[in-house]
Amino acid sequence: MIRWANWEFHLGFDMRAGAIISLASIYDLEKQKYRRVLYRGYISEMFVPYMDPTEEWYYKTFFDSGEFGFGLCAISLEPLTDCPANAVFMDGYVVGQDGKPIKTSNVFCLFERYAGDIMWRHTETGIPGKVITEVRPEVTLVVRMVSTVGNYDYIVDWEFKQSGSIKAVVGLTGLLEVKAVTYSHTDQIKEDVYGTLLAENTIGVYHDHFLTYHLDLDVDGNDNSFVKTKLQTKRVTDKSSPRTSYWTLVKETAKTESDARILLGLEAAELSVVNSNKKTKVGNNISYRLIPGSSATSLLSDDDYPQIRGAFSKYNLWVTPYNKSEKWVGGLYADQSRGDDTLAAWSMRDREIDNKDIVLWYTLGFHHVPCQEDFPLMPTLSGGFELRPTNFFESNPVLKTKSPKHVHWPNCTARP
Ligand SMILES: *[C@@H]1O[C@H](CO)[C@@H](O)[C@H](O)[C@H]1NC(C)=O
Ligand SMILES: *[C@@H]1O[C@H](CO)[C@@H](O)[C@H](O)[C@H]1NC(C)=O
Ligand SMILES: *[C@@H]1O[C@H](CO)[C@@H](O)[C@H](O)[C@H]1NC(C)=O
Ligand SMILES: [Cu+2]
Repeated sequence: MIRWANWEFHLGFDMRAGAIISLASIYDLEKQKYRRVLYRGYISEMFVPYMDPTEEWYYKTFFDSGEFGFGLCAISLEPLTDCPANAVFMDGYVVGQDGKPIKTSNVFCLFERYAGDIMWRHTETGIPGKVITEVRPEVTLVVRMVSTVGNYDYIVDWEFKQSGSIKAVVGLTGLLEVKAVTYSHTDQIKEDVYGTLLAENTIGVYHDHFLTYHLDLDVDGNDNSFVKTKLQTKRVTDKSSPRTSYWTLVKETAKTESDARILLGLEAAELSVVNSNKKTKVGNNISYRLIPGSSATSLLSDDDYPQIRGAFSKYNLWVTPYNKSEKWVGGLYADQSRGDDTLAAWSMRDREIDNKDIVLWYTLGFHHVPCQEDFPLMPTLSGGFELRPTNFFESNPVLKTKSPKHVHWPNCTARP
């Protein structure tokens, strides 16, 4: 159980999922109690299909969590390099093949992040003869795990902000999966080689990384609804205003699973998990918003065998009613899966999801076209998303944060 600033949550280690955050609640100063936000959150699957259909490569369509284990592949973090000097570390245990526990030391690190960011600020110049400035620096808590699945290294961060936001970020680094070819220059290439020539005789094959998160939010209670709020342009045609247009909201509450298969596009919309059983004093529904970051959906055709098994990558977001048997979007037995136990199959039941205990499945995705800078070892590429309180608090929950004393933190020193 981790308690830090206004947050408390449980951190667990699982051989398949890696980090599992559960029972995350935030202390509400006004209500003088902890309020539940996230019942459980973890990476349910990571699907990495390569785009080379030839005999030697077509089967490279990996399910890193279900086939290898994101937790099994977690490495021991190195103090001062994987995590900053102020980090604390935790060990993790998995079950060995003989039933005995196997320890991975320093599998997690937790640290306060002082990144030089601003939590909030304002300079008030509207008062004659006075300039008032108030600034609060951002201090957050980061939980980190790194999983090295074969050639790639995945840096998995969960970041908790005092303002109530939870940010999930994944950084991709490590080695590209490369293929040997006879070419030494792009001029020689006349056929489709399914990748980028990175160096002489070396192709970095095109591929995707789809990390599907299980997000069982319990916003101030179990029963929640998923609401898509569209921002829609309205025309003013009756000359009642000098303006001819504005935008307003059109709210759609998802009744069943089919209403909540979301493809993110150009449409402006807010995606929220709403508790309509509880309201703020002025009457707004209490909610949390999902702010998507890097997102991508699979470009493979539905009848392609890896896509049948990885069908959860067809949408950016799905919502299902909570079912304790539905944990792994690629199926409980992912390595033998024929696609009949995937999120896509569960969602076809089209169950009711309005005012129920619901689970969001968000895919953090990257289409990876390798480039020369990714070779021989790729500089970290990060992506993420944010869960942000929206009419959850009565007002800015960090307004009363005290201005910190200007302490001079000890400098980090690197010893040879
Ligand atoms: C609160 O949620 C209910 C049920 O989804 C909806 O009918 C109502 O319009 C919402 N209220 C506000 C203020 O958005
Ligand atoms: C829960 O999930 C399992 C596995 O998908 C399924 O067999 C079962 O019917 C589900 N239960 C309900 C109530 O949907
Ligand atoms: C940290 O570095 C600054 C700038 O080099 C120096 O002025 C200060 O004395 C150092 N502090 C400590 C605790 O070493
Ligand atoms: Cu990649």
